[in-house]
Amino acid sequence: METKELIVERKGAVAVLTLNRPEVLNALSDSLVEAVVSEMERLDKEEGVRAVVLTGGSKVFAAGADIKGMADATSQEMQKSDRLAKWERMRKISKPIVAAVSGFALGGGCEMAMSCDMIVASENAVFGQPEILIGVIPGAGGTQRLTRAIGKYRAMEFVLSGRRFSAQQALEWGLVNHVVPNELVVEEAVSLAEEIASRPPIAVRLAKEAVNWAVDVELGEGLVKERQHFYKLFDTEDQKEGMKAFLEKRKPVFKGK
Ligand code: DAK
Repeated sequence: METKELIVERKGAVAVLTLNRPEVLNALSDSLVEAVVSEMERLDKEEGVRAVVLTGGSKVFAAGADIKGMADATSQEMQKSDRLAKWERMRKISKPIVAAVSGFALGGGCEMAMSCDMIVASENAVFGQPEILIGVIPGAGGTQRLTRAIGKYRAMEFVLSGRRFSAQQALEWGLVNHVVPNELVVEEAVSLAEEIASRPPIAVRLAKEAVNWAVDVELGEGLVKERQHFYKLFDTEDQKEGMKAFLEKRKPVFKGK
């Protein structure tokens, strides 16, 4: 599926989704969020796709949820619309997602980047949760994910003041994986995604789930679950192939089985 608001391209085993509402700095309307999430769900089931890159292109990632669509809403209307359900669906995507962030990643834009598994940022990327400046607070995970990523005291400053922070700061604080020149951000994210796409897909899926447990569950539980996944992989052909190829000093050929 391809909508005007979302461009979908394939680079081998990597799907690249580009937010495409440049006239409003890729403001995340409900329909755009729906397009992103439903496309990710579709790609999650498509066998030839092994990783996804989400970007806004080289100028802007996203300046937040579409303020026009929310300005006159009542609390009841916001609750009834159940926007969070769309975002929750993104949490269930099992394939790895790399965000390629250029320019502003503010509010829902920052939350969308943080909903991905890795973030490659360009030198001009600017992050922030400015909701406080328009009378609200983050509503799609910003207070939770930003705090887990950069720590309570920094998150408190940015969420309560609405200040923005740079790609370099985000790198130092562990929110982003790499900072690269603007024109290379998508390329770099695709290259990371391609590398991951070349790894055994079942192991990649279980590894993603296990790393997420480190954030979501208590350590003892996470260690038990990790071990279960580790054992499970001995039932895959790719484990046999990976270890055999190592011993035979050749490159493994993974089949996703
Ligand atoms: N929504 C709608 N339009 C936006 C927008 C946004 N978030 N951001 C920018 N635009 C529009 C501007 O209105 C302008 O449109 P025209 O005036 O040309 O018609 C056009 O994009 C260009 O913007 P500017 O003229 O303002 O451009 P500048 O370079 O001067 O400034 C800026 C760029 C990013 C600093 C500025 O546009 C800005 O401050 N934008 C708003 C940033 C912001 O406050 N973001 C947070 C929005 S609240 C939830 C899920 C998500 C959320 C909440 C709940 N649930 C699941 C429950 C998320 C909430 C938010 O993100």
